[in-house]
Amino acid sequence: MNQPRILIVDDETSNIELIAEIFMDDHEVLFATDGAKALELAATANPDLILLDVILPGMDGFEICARLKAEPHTTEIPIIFITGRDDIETETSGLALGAVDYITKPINPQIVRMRVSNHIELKRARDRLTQLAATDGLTGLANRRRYDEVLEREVQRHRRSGAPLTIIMLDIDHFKTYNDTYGHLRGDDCLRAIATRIRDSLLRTTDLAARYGGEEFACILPDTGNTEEVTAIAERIRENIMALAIPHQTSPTAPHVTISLGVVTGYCTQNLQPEQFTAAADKQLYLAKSQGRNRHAI
Ligand code: GH3
Ligand code: MG
Ligand code: MG
Ligand code: MG
Repeated sequence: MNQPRILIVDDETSNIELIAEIFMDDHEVLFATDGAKALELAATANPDLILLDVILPGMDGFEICARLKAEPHTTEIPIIFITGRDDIETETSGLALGAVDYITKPINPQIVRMRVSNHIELKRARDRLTQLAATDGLTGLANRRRYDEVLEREVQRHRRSGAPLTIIMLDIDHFKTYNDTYGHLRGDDCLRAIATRIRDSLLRTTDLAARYGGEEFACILPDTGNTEEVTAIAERIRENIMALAIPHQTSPTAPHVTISLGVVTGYCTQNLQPEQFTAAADKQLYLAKSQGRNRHAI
């Protein structure tokens, strides 16, 4: 496991040194002496935890905390206030803003160390759960829940910006007879191999490959709209699956496992709801099946 990364925000370098001393041996320590630098580091360095002073010139600790909580990128980072102000009102305000803890100066190094370590452990447990809740157990791809979330976000972005959006639905051909011929365990191996190959066929980090259900997969490709470009992507995925050359003796389509793909794409689909995008891709998938399988329809 990587060393935890901690961001210390304090306008007095002597305070930073004092706190850094506690963590230096087994943590990566970053520091900022003002709000602007703190926000920048929080966004770019993605620290596991932030130790935040309250009284700072310019933007104070409360405002920094509020801004970090308002930003989706930084909202999950645990914040602990470390401050000389020990009145109940100030402490309550800090916690109400979403800080996980509040420590008053003068600090006790062991206490600070323990509290920080507890909160980092909690954060990591939360991250693991979030990851699990979004992942399909068999294939490791994004699951249906995650697909729906990303689609909702991308459709909204597509509507605002008019940037093209592509959805591809993919379904294994004659998979029922594959299971009947080779058994369910080999069927599961086949699903895993195909899932990995679909994911590896997508080249951009913003592309998403998900297991939509059973032996169906779905891809979300933001900012891809030109029909030739999208056709090339769909064909690349189809050919990559063929290249796996997984034997399928009883398939009427080919002697190995193939997939069919339904594609929906465009610049001018602004009025479609997310589920209508999926339904439109599904309709194209049905068309590809009826036209003979091992092909795409767009
Ligand atoms: P088509 O070419 O029209 O898509 O035919 P098909 O046989 O692939 O479609 P059908 O919908 O009839 O069958 C899908 C099969 O996928 C049936 C089901 O048992 C299998 N399947 C769904 N999920 C899993 C899974 O997690 N593991 C395994 N081994 N099989 C699965
Ligand atoms: Mg200060
Ligand atoms: Mg199928
Ligand atoms: Mg199916």
